[in-house]
Amino acid sequence: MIVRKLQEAEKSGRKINSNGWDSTRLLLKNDGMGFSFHITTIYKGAELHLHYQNHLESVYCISGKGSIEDLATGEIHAISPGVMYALNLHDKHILRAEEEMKMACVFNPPLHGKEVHNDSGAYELDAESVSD
Ligand code: 9YT
Repeated sequence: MIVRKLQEAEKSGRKINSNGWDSTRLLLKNDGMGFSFHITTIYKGAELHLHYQNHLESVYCISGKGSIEDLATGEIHAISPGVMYALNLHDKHILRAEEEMKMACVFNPPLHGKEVHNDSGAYELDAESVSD
């Protein structure tokens, strides 16, 4: 069994800080679960242009307020606590935070640990690993 505490993971190499967001990666590829699981904070005012071409991602909003724009259809979906979205089609999208948002995120295949977005808004498949 694997048991980890967010507050402890935040003080370790599991917390990645990037442009407009940070992500504490509680489960990673080397845990052998077949997915990774992260708690992500999107900072107020952030506008992220994302396209996870190498991964499927599911996101659940714990707190805060924002929107996701589906660039294939032009649809804009409001995000608030309790909303989940899944990028089942590797959907190209824009994520906007009107207020700081806390999100629980699952990636398949699992991240190694150190991933940040490349120029096209994707994560590469061969990033550096972290454990603790
Ligand atoms: C919702 C989203 O994709 N935010 C960017 C960070 C990502 N969730 C991650 O690496 O945890």
